[in-house]
Amino acid sequence: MQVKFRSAALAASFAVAAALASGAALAQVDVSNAWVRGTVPTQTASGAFMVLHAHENAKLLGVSSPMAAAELHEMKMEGNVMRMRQVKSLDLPRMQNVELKPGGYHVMLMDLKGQLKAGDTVPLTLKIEQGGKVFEQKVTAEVRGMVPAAASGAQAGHGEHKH
Ligand SMILES: [Cu+2]
Repeated sequence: MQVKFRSAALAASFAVAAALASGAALAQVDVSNAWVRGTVPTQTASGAFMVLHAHENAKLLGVSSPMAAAELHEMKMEGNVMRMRQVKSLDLPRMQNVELKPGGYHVMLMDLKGQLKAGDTVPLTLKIEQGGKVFEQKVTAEVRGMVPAAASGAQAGHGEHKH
């Protein structure tokens, strides 16, 4: 089938629509249970957590938010010390749940613009590579109340949690 466009502008808009449609088809990462730990007024850092499920192999390249500086972090035990480091990307193997959770991979939120109270929402933009293309996926994370640092472990790497 041959499609002729009456104008270059129409052809261009068709091309854009097609690109958007294929982009949408590529966005095959389900995000669930997105939440952010609430903060106290003087606190400038927190963590965002979620479950990612890619239908085709994908990679999380980064996260951004208008409310904070965001970095992808990994927390793990080295010897008996909980350490946190920045990671460049996170593999999302097809049809597997990859959990960002306290004590593991997480989105570090720094330089928070304000206090995060339970019930607030934090917009996050995930940068994901899939099928050789990079796209952005918007996520709204719900702020949940503070949990004791000892229970979450998420503060340990910052040296704020001492016994
Ligand atoms: Cu962190």
